[in-house]
Amino acid sequence: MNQKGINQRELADMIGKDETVISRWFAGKVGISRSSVELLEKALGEKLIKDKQHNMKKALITGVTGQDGSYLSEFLLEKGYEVHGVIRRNSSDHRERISHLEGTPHFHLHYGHMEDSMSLVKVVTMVRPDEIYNLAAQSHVQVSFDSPEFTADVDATGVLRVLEAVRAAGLENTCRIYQASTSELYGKVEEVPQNENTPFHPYSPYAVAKLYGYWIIREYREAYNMFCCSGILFNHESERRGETFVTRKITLAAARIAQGLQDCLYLGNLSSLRDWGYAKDYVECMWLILQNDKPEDFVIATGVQHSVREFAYYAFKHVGIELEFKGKGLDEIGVCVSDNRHSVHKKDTSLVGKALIKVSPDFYRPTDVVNLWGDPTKAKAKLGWNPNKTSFEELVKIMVDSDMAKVAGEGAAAKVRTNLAEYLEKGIVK
Ligand code: NAP
Ligand code: G4F
Repeated sequence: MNQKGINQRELADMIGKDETVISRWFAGKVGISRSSVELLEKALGEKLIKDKQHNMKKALITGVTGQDGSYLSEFLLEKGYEVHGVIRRNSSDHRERISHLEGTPHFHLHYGHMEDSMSLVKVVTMVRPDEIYNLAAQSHVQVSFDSPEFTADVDATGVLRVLEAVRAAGLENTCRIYQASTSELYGKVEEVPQNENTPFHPYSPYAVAKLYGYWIIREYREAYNMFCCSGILFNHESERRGETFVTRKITLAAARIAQGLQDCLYLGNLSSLRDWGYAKDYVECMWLILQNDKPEDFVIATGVQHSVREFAYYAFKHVGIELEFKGKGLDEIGVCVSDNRHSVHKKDTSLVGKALIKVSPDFYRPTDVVNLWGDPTKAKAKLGWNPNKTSFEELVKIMVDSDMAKVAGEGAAAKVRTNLAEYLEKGIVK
């Protein structure tokens, strides 16, 4: 019974949960949604809830401004966590993906850099998180060939710095750590599909750096008994995906071409195969991995594989452009064979017969990973995660619809950005 004379059974009924959820929440062991917190706030009065905040679980997210960081923040806030994000200073604003969260209660940002141990020690010591999600990375595989040393510093040594920051803060027995590992570890694949026991064969400076991250997490788990785990995540995409990853590059170009703002899209290896999932579904898994009874590594994938060519085919189809691919290698082109665009985009000119996709050697990599296909059986069985919540077709649709609206909404600005389209066409932005 509390000051207002309301018992836990009544509180549980108010939010439609079991009484044990209420007692576990008061003990700081589980989160409840923000809407539930608000209901309890009304019933109990502000003072009690303020006291309760001391028991809220605290999560620290590095890479909070990235695709995954933004979805994970939303997910954890909804679960009732206090969320702290690490951002780095930039001369321009990189906070587009989290701008809607800034200023909301329980969401806090701190400056820190993966190359700067002192900044990480300071943030971890101050926040004293229950869970850390280490998502910060130089995450572009092709860029890792241009900046291998920086990639190693951030993606490999950066993981070590986070682990040491936790030890320096004396949190090694209480703080659980999630490491954003990757299917790129399988690289030049030795087995299809890939699971937790498939041998690694990293095939880029990015993957080699991430392999260090994977092993140092295992080492600290075994050496110091720390609860640290890797999620070996296969490619996951969304309307918030960076514009130079292949899926987003395709959906943006499909939208621009459909709306008459770009003539042609240049891509690299069209035959490369990926297991593409929806980022919003994948962040749930990161959390589930840290709620598991013991620290373990998990493959997170859909179990369904498609080529870059297929992704492009479906993206263009969704804006009303039917493509047929002709030729091979650098000479392959995607030609429009049927133009069923919405009349507002059609104007006078039909695209039929035009080569809308061409191949440029600029987007070939010195070594390319071409056959990623994940087996999510363990995550399904042990975490109860559903890998097929969003299908491939739905994912393409979500991304294309979002880019169609974005390009249309940009209006006059989109016309100015024709320059950017040309820039992309010439293969300058990798
Ligand atoms: P992303 O959109 O590229 O975001 C990367 C984040 O890391 C950004 O917030 C970025 O900050 C931050 N960051 C980069 N370098 C940093 C540094 N030196 N110090 C501090 N912060 C730094 O990546 P994502 O797609 O969300 O992926 C999240 C993580 O999962 C990454 O580690 C990635 O390697 C891994 N992963 C991704 C996928 C996938 O398909 N998306 C699959 C497997 C693994 P700025 O905004 O300031 O640049
Ligand atoms: O979209 P991508 O650049 O993603 P990639 O290399 O698979 O890396 C992403 O997924 C990894 C998980 O497996 C993450 F660890 C990593 O951080 C990142 O999120 O390229 C996908 C495939 C590649 O085979 C590439 O060669 O698409 C091929 N591709 C063909 N044309 C292209 C292009 N990739 C890009 N970026 N741009 C092209 O024009």
